[in-house]
Amino acid sequence: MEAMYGETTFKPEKLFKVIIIGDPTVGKTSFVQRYVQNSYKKDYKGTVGVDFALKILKWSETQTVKLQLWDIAGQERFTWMTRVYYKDAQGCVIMFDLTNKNSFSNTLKWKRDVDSKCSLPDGSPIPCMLLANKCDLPHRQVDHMEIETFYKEHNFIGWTETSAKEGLMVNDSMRFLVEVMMRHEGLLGNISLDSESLKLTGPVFQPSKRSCFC
Ligand code: G3D
Ligand code: MG
Repeated sequence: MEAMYGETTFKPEKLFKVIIIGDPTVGKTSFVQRYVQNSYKKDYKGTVGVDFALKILKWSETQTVKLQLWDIAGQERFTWMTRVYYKDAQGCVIMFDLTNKNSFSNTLKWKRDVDSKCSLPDGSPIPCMLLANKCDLPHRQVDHMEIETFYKEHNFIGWTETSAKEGLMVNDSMRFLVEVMMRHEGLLGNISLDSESLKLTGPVFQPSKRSCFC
């Protein structure tokens, strides 16, 4: 079902494919499970080494957003299936573990891999969020300023600390990514701005600032 609002076609239900990548054990699966709560689906495990999860967001009165989250599920090494995994992704989360410096260094490898295999229809890179997970743990190996410089330098749309364990900044970070994807699709301009759920996340979530105080 489609309706015309102004010049753009408005789709009341929008599906986005989002890929979650990063080194093993940084918390990708825990993050996805936390985000989708009890609706985690393991449709393809053991087949192509990918788990899918579906998150349905009521974005506004008139707009539903479905996120198909692709969890790399133990296939984090660069293998033949990565191109399939990346195919048609519209958004990306690259995660590292704040207590593991190496996982932070490797995010650059992941970013370059995504950028080499994925792009939006206009040729620009797909929006990519950098998540610094396990912020509930005390012994950090990665400095806040270092992440701040890094995310800007390498064209991430934003970054924040998260804790999949404690549920910190999980929804907010994904909402930020969805908003950027919606903008790329030209969808946000067509939705009534008085909708409660459309309020910008800006005042609550500033990706360039440290957002998890734990
Ligand atoms: P992966 O999917 O990236 O490989 P997992 O990572 O989600 O499997 O998580 C790897 C381990 O890190 C798990 O521990 C998980 O509980 C833990 N973990 C994930 N997120 C967090 C977090 O935010 N904080 C803390 N403290 N731990 C986290 P186990 O011991 O089960 O292997
Ligand atoms: Mg996993």
